[in-house]
Amino acid sequence: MSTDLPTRFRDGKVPALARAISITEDQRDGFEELLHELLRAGPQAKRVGLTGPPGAGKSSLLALVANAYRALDERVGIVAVDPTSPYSGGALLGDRIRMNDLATDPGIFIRSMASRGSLGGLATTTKEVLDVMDAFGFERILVETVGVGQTELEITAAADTVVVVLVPESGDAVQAMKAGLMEIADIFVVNKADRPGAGRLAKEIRQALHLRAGEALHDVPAHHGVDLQNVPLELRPESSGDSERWEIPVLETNALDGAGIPDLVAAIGDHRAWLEGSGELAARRRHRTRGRVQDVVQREMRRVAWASDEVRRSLDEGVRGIERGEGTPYSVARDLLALLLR
Ligand SMILES: Nc1nc2c(ncn2[C@@H]2O[C@H](COP(=O)(O)OP(=O)(O)O)[C@@H](O)[C@H]2O)c(=O)[nH]1
Ligand SMILES: [Mg+2]
Repeated sequence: MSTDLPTRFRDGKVPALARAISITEDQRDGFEELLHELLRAGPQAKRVGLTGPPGAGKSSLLALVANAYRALDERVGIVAVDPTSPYSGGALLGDRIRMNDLATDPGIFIRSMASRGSLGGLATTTKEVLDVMDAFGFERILVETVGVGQTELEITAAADTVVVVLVPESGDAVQAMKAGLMEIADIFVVNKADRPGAGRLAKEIRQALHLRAGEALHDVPAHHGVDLQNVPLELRPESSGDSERWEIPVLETNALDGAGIPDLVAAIGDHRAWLEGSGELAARRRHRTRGRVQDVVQREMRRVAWASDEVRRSLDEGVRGIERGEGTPYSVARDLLALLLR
């Protein structure tokens, strides 16, 4: 790694950004020291995540929203996360075509990457790449994730404002509720408003949100024993009170003709103001930082565990022991842990 990379990065050289991202993605030697060096200033960018099912129009909306921010002279960093391979599937090809218009603008930087989260979540490296882009000084960071289970829900670990994009074809509000989308959405967008059923879906979502808000009020004191990971941020104990609760808007858009985009941009701005005014931004960032430390510790523990010759030898012996009927994976694991934590 060239020693002046942090300097060139801080001077705003785009090749240095691209290099820092590659080093991070590939976890090359010294990447953690580099991140430590680059991320000292902490998060500054306004991060907006768009998530939803494939084909909902996330990329189309993202391009329009990016253009709106460019018109306001904000520099925009874009990350598109595909859960499979960046080279397969029509969705990402679509991204490329639409994003080509953006790619010629020097105020925009686009990176598309595969999600490598082994447990199906948003990969730690993806979150780190977002941090690197943040540190580079983009005022706005837009991240698109395809909604497939955990990846969709984990966008809260990377963005300040989560926009959930649905379309009439993606089912009804009950399904969205079951999928946990009500918990993560700061803003709902029903895209493809030109298609039949868009208005009805928007109405259903509003009703479901209304019901949930009513129930949530009754539930507030009953936090004991609840896994806070699954509790919406605004209901977590350290969050602000009822008076400052964010009212989730449900907007209709048409990414083909741009209808509803100014409303979407305005809603994102309103949410930002609420985040900052209510103290929720600090709470979300703290939650994110905590998760990041845990990610890094887990990654390092995994690395350290299997890097030791003694542990690997012990594993081999343990496996032979299991074959002889002298143990189970659990007894061997327990011995290995004892060895590691000695
Ligand atoms: N009719 C209609 N089609 C749309 C709209 N927005 C996007 N599309 C189309 O839907 C397809 C998927 O869009 P894309 O942005 O790639 O969706 P993504 O997979 O969510 O990123 C493309 O063919 C778009 O042109 C819309 O508002 N109305
Ligand atoms: Mg897309």
